[in-house]
Amino acid sequence: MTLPPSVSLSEELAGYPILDIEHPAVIGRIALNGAHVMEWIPEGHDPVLYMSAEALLEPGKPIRGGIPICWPWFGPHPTDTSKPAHGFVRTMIWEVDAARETEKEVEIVLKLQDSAETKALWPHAFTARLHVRMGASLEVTLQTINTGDTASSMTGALHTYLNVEDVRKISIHGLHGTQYVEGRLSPDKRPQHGTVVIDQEVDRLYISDATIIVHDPKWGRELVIEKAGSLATVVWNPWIEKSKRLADLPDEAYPEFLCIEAANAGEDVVTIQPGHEHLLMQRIDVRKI
Ligand code: TA6
Repeated sequence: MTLPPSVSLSEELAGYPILDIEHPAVIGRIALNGAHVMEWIPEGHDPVLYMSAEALLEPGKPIRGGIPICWPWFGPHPTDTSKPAHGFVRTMIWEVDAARETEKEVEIVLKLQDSAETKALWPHAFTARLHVRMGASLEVTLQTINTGDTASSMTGALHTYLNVEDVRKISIHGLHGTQYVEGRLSPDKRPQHGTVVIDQEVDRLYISDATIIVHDPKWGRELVIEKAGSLATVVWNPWIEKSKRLADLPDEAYPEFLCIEAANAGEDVVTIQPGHEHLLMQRIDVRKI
């Protein structure tokens, strides 16, 4: 695969290949481990994606930060707790399927296909591609194709970690009037009134296809997060106690990030017929305020 001038492949850090992107419009990094977008810095802005200083960059380990790809299940496996949380594709090595650039952006496509290893975890044939368009905005699309001869059902998410100046000072707009489940408290749906603020551990699944705006007055910016192919938005911050239980996250780091995830989860289960596909897309734009 010939890479465009702004893209190079390095391996020294983690024991798996990482794509380094240095383009006039953008700086970025994408690990082939999990097709994991690790970094996105649009020209003229500060880094938009959060990366834990204690992230484990080791083969077979998920990366704490950036955009983990959760698929073909979101959260714990529905029936077998011995299987990895958030599915298995985020800890497998994907291959570069395509790479090109224009004066405005870099486009990378990564691919993963079923194997004996995946079928031992999930008995379905598939081709997954992650389409990444990285420039002044970041658009990530998870394309999943059912290459088998029976229908397959799955859940998943683009589990995006966003940098914020102080999660206690931001406000999250776009979810007013929707319903959500705070899984750790109860399965009951609750109504969302007004903006969402983070003043405790928040692990919520909102029933929503809306665009979200994260207003960060301390940093002086808004993050505009659009999506498609998703009827569930997960909002997560581990807060104080859960942060202490996460070995790959500094205890004092919880104010520095917020997860806004384009998901197919909860009631939003995706069933794909043989030969058909599902597209799960999230697009992030940065606006100074
Ligand atoms: O998306 C929220 C969530 O499901 C939380 O419950 C928390 O477990 C988070 O994902 C991180 O999961 P991970 O397996 O990456 O530690």
